[in-house]
Amino acid sequence: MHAWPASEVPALPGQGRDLRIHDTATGGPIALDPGPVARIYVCGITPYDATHIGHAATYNAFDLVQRVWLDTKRQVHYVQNVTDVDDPLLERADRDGLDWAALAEQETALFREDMTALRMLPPRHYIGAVEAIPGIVPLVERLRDLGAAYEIDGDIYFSVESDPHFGQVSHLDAAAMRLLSAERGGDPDRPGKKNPVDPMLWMAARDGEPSWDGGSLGRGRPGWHIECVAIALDHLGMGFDVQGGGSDLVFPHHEMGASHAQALTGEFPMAKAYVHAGMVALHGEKMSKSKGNLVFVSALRRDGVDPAAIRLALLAHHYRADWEWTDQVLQDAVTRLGHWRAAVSRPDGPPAEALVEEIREALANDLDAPAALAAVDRWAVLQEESGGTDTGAPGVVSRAVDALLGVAL
Ligand code: 5CA
Ligand code: ZN
Repeated sequence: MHAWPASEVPALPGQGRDLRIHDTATGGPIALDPGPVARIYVCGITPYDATHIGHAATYNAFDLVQRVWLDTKRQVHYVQNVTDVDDPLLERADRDGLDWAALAEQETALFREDMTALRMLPPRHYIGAVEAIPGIVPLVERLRDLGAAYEIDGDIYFSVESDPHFGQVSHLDAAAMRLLSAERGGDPDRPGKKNPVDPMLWMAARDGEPSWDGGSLGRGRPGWHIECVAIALDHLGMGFDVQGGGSDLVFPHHEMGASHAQALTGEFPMAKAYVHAGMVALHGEKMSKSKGNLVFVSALRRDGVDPAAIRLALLAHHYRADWEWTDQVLQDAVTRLGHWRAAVSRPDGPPAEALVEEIREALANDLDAPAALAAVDRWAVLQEESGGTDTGAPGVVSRAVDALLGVAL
């Protein structure tokens, strides 16, 4: 699958800082030490509806990770998937009388447009579940051959008991796991399962549903977690730096992914850091396609909202916080964008070097974007109130805001 065009990332004077980031698995901040090529996998959309502000907030967090790494002169090897076949997509296509593949294609195209408008840097490999099937099948076969999988009526399940590390991403107890499994695509009540939370690796073909040749597995389609494991291992290998997504992916998705990879390779963890963004709510409830309480990025753009203002609205919240989208949040971002644009529109201003360092330090400290915005605010106020004589300082600020925060002034 093709991704979307990259916006340019201006080079900045001085030295970038290494990222310290909160890791869900160890429960604390860790100092990442990627090699010259940093490796990140970010879980992509299930394309049955348009990109909403919650999605955008999560992708914004991982875009910042990339930007911090690029500022340290590293290359970034970024992989993202598209879950272009799964129950919710098929159900929505069915409900609306649409062809599931056409729906997926159309919503993925819109996602690309939204990401481009928001200046999110594209993945190097953008891979759909369907195109990953030839790589998924041998992994499921291997899990079965290793005794880590079992069959119920043609469906193949992963046995969580095969992984001694199971539970070490989410640290949840069995009751909480069972609850979340039921909420998030699992089938804990199906008779015959060894453990209620065991997830499906391969679903045997159902009448009226798409299916693919699964070799010795028979016709069917892949489970959700093995999809991301197959794509990540194929393009990044074990022990990559960050696996990212929203906090609703901690369990079961990232826990199961780590388990599949451990059973396949004998290594743990698949990612050095498991990084999760908070949930964005609307009217007091998590924004979600299934509930329909959504603010779409494309709808805001259609209403003439500047994508840079949307981006500033996202950046005003720490990525790990749960927060609520309101008209005021957007209005504050529009106002801030106006101030910043006015401040960089003059040829000279207050010195910019210290500001660049403050933005760097804020982001290196667990992606503290609100602190970075506050630093730019202070510079803009100085500029507004007393100006400055540093020729070119506004240009440096503008480049730093673009390179490190993805906001074009
Ligand atoms: N295709 C899978 C991942 S492999 C999936 O979860 N797709 S999704 O379309 O449901 O979500 C895409 C990303 O947006 C995920 O990282 C998810 O955690 C995140 N996300 C979904 N809703 C919200 C929300 N309300 N706030 C913040 N992030 C969200
Ligand atoms: Zn995923």
